[in-house]
Amino acid sequence: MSGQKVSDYIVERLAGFGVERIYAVVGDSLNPITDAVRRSDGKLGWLHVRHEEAGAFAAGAEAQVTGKLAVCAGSAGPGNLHLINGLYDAHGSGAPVLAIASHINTAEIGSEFHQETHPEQLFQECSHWCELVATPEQLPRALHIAMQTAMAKRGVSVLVLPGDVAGATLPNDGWRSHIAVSRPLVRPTDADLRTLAGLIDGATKPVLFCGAGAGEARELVLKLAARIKAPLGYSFRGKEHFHTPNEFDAGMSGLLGFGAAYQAMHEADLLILLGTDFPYRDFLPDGVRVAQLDLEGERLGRRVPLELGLVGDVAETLRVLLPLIGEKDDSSFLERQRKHHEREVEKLQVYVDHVARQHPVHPEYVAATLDRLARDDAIFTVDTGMTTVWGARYLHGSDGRRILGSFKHGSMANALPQAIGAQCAEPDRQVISMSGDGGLTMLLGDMITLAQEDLPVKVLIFNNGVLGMVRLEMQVAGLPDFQTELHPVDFAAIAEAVGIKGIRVERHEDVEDGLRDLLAAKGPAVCDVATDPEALSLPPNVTFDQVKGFARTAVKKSLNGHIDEVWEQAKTNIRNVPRP
Ligand SMILES: Cc1ncc(C[n+]2csc(CCOP(=O)(O)OP(=O)(O)O)c2C)c(N)n1
Repeated sequence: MSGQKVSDYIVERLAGFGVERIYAVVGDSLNPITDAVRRSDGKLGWLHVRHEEAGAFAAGAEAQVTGKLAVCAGSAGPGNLHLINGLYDAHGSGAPVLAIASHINTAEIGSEFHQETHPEQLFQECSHWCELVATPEQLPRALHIAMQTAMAKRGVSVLVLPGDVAGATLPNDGWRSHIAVSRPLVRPTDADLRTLAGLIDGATKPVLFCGAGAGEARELVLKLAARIKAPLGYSFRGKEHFHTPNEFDAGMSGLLGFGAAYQAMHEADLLILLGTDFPYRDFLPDGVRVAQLDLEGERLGRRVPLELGLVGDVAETLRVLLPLIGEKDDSSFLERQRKHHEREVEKLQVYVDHVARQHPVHPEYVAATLDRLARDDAIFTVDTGMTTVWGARYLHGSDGRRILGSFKHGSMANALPQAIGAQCAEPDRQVISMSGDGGLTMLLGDMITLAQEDLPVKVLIFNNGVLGMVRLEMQVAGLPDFQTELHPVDFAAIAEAVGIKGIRVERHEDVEDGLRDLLAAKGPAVCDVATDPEALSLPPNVTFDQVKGFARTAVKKSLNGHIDEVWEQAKTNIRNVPRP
């Protein structure tokens, strides 16, 4: 239909593809799009965030929850520049997101015009496709390619759209092509599968280690574990699928890990990596034979040398592989790892039990209580920082639960905006943001978005008054902590001031009631828990160097007259020291 406005065409195409909203802040060159959304009579919505970064995080979360394309936008220059951190996160998470980076008028490009940046250069690294649309004629096909690429490659596309192009009229009928959303069924060749089956049949101590890419194959992975009597460990992105009650659970590996996964992987004679790009080489074993299966071939062998690398979808591959593998009858290795895992999980309870007399509140107890009270289909978003640790250790997955975080990009401030996107996608589900006080305050303005957009997100704040994770890093490195303190804030009072129910908890005995109130609230609510700034989480496998680091810090602090701090930390964490 030539004669249609470019902006109307974009709205029509997005809505027609099932996009429900654009997360954005209005502004100048973006106005034609904004106005087309207004005129669309609700076919496409506008989710008004306070900061474009929040919009990009929200779009990334929506896409992760639905598997469908989600859209965010920013106005020229600073407006779209604000998207960048959230787009890196979405791209790293494999979330299909289209970002509309509105741009100055074409006639001004290259003249150092007001608000001029070069988004087509800026967003290259965090996208699969990023192009400037220079004419209205180019737009329909460019939009199609952007959407198709985001869906096919599972990541970000950036459409750089000058305001004059957005406001122009289409000289052609557009480009109404089908967009393919399903992924092909990919599996290794029969010969490769026979090689893998041979490796597995020859192993006496096989171990499975799974990432997000194995999530959809959960039932088949459990079948494989049962057939070959293999303990099953997972990465943080795999946890939501595999940290569910099952007899093969060996826990999570990595700095935030727990349970027997690390030990099992190091004692294995065959490690099978399924759909994981787990990056921490220090936690992967040396000298163990490794087979890796991943849909993305470039991931094979880049973290650990492989005996065999295979390209394939995990479910599709296991379906064909399982009949080729013999059943093992010796489960002694699995049993040993299971016992070890049980002991390790019991140790974690030490942080949760017998807390009644402890002050300030233990964050571990807060996380464990939330895990117990939250629904079986809740969506949790966890902030980067110590909150990630509490989420990793104390949240359980279930068939219906989701756990989102900035697991690859590792950005602070992710939890609240991701909760916004998750709640928009799933208005009837319980969505809980587990926020750090540092993380939350980075995008605090978007707490108001919950009230403005009437999103019933529940925000649980681990308010420890410090940038805790970095403080811990400094201590591990043997440095006295510096610039990690945060000015005390009563977030419950702030919530109330912006029209959100606010609950403040300062004592252990009030944690459960506080969380019950939070979860029972009809609309958005905030529960601000004053947690122990000294709580530290020792990695599951503490190295000698790390212990030396702590000791050095303690000595330096004592020499500087801070013996009281050393004493406080020792007192709080004595419970963390593994007992013989
Ligand atoms: C945007 C960004 N800035 C800085 C960092 C480095 N960093 C990682 S965790 C962290 C501290 C987080 O503090 P807070 O949100 O209060 O949570 P806590 O660790 O105290 O639980 C910092 C500064 C980061 N990952 N992302």
